[in-house]
Amino acid sequence: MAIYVGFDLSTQGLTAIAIEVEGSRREVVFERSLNYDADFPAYGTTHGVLPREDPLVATSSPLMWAEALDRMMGVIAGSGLDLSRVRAVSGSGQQHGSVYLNGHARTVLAALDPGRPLVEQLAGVFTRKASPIWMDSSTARQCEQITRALGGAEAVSRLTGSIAFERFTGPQIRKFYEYDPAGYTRTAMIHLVSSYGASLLAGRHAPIDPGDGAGMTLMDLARKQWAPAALDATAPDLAPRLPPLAPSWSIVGPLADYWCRRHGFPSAQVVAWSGDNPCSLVGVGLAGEGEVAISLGTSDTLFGTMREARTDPSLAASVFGAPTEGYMALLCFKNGSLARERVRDRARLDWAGFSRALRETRPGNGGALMLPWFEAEITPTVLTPGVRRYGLDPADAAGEVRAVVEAQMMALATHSSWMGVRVQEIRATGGAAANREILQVMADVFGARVRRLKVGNSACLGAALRAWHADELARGRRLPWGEVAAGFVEPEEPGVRPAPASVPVYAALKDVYAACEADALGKGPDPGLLIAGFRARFGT
Ligand code: XUL
Repeated sequence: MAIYVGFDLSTQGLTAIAIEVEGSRREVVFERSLNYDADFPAYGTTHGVLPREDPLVATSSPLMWAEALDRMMGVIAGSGLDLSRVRAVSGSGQQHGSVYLNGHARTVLAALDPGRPLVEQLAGVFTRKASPIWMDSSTARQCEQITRALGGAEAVSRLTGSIAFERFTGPQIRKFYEYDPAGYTRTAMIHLVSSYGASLLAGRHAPIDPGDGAGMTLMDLARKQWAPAALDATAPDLAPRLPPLAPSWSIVGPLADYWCRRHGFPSAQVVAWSGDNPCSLVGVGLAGEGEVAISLGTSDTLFGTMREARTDPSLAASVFGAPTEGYMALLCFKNGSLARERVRDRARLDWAGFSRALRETRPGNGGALMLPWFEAEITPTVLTPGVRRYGLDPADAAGEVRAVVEAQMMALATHSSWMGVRVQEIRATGGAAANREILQVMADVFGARVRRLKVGNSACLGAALRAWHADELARGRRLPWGEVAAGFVEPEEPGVRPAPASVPVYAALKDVYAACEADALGKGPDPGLLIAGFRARFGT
């Protein structure tokens, strides 16, 4: 019986999951998390972030990540798991974060001494002690410079899959080069959190996969190769400082001798690591085009796969390489739970009352709409927060409830339509997925079945599943992704099906919603006529 291990070096801690597979038997046999703040207090992090004066800056410690990995390997070894059956390991990393290593790193990694802790040996390999992470937004100026050099935001998005966001790695590298040119000169290799984790395990510089590479503003999305123009726009002589790009299922090499002799692991294969969102795609069991996952959490997010390298004309989405092949889109809406809670609280309802309000109001809400921008919104870009209402009476508590949920679902649907994918099934996760009435609106707006999914550490599980998939592939057996996830990921049956009468209502309302959004953003005419047309057809 083979065992595969996945790691997730995330913002706040390190998780490991081991899975056992034999024939149709699938089981998670180990799951543990270490928390950086609580378990590694010497680094002084808060929620995994090093102390900071500038709120725009967010960094963490690459040495702490290494120490966490070393400790976790010890925990796995001490758990009673039969280590001799571990065949392959892989991992997931918080996206965009970067690690800067000098020229000694290569020899240090290749000759790790099992008699001494990893951290002691790595102390001298960093040219930058603090790694910028995805929560950093201090690079607005570098984003502008890179964008200008590449011919504007549309050009950057078409080339790399996303506009140059502050947290993306290229702008962070440029900032390092500008502020510490000597440190940049001493840097021989820049890793992502993911490829750094793989490098520590394999004892050699590991490649970056297109899932995580696309989050750098440096990768040509269509070719899945470094884009020379983007490298030039970022910092001089960057190409030799980047690991190669390689498919997500690449075998980096066997576990370094350090792990075998220090913790008793066999010489299992290290599979390339990827970003946490790409790994989650596998961990929620998305098998192919037409399936999307929607997480209704603090923010609402949608991700799904695409065969082709398409990009979002509105520039709000990010497109990454999918670790399953092809591409994946990621959309993030800031006004998720927060907006639902604001409306619920204003209406003085509990969640049962919120559900009742949805049951008691009609799909389409009689053409009364809300743009629920309680906070500045990411999708679409709204910098000045403020709720906008069209024909909606703020005193109508039930109408407000329906309006906020319909708005969120229509925003998810209209802002993902550029993917050109006919959505056939949605896997719903996150706190608000517990509410069946919300899922009914989701099913009706998308015209697709919605199945609820209980997922804990989907990125980490995805990493373990990728280790299994890659190991089988290396042995000449191509496991279909649906088969890889089956048994580990069990979406609820039968799920929520779209109500046939509601689908045409929302098909029409989506156009009205898009017009209201354009009007609110000052990009379109008054939607009054469209609203009147909708009411004439479906009633008020
Ligand atoms: C994605 C992003 C975050 C990080 C941390 O673009 O910034 O989701 O991957 O989880």
